Amino acid sequence: MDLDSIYQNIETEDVKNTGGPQIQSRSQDEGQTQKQRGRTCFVWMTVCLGIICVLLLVFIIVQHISITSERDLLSSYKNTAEEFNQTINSLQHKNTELALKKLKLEYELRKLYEHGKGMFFISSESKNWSESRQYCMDRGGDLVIIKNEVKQRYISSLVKERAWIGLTDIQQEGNMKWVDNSILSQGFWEETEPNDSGGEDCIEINPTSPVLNNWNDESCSSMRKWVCENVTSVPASS
Ligand SMILES: [Ca+2]
Ligand SMILES: [Ca+2]
Repeated sequence: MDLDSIYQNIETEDVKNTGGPQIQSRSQDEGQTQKQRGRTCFVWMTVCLGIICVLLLVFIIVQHISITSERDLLSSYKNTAEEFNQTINSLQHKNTELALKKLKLEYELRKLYEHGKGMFFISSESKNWSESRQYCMDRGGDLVIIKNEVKQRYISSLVKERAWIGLTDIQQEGNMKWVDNSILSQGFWEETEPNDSGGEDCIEINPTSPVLNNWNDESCSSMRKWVCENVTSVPASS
């Protein structure tokens, strides 16, 4: 073997000895870089998924709040509509009742006007309450008893001056009783009456006051005209 061949072999060996590790190191670096990229990619995917999950959660919560609010609002509207309908029905019912009451009142008032003549007597002279009552009793009747609106309207239409009716609290102050001893259940008092001012125990109708508010308690000794009911004989002089 000559010298050139020996040198060539030495160089080839050197190349073989020095090239192997370099290639191995490069492929290890590439592997690590790929692993690093994989980890980075995984981290980003995880972050993205996390963000998507958070956004989804927020979306679901917002939707839930929105749906709950709308449901509450609808429920509120429904309740309001039901209350409104109930009010309308109630008003219609009351309106019907009032219309029927008015018809009944008109009918009974017309009946009284047609058949009431002769049932009641309005005096032309004046007496105190006891004398007035005695006058009616002497003729089979008594002072008038008024227990409903129809009769109140009718008697008020007959009375032109202040007149006694058959109501008094002379037996017990504040305990109003009719001459048939029944207790007063519905009164047609003037405003602020009865006031028992100075000891007033007998009741009169004041025709100058509104028809459903014209009663006043007055001193029983006052001289007034009077209204009898159910008298059987009416003298021409009174
Ligand atoms: Ca009194
Ligand atoms: Ca009075």
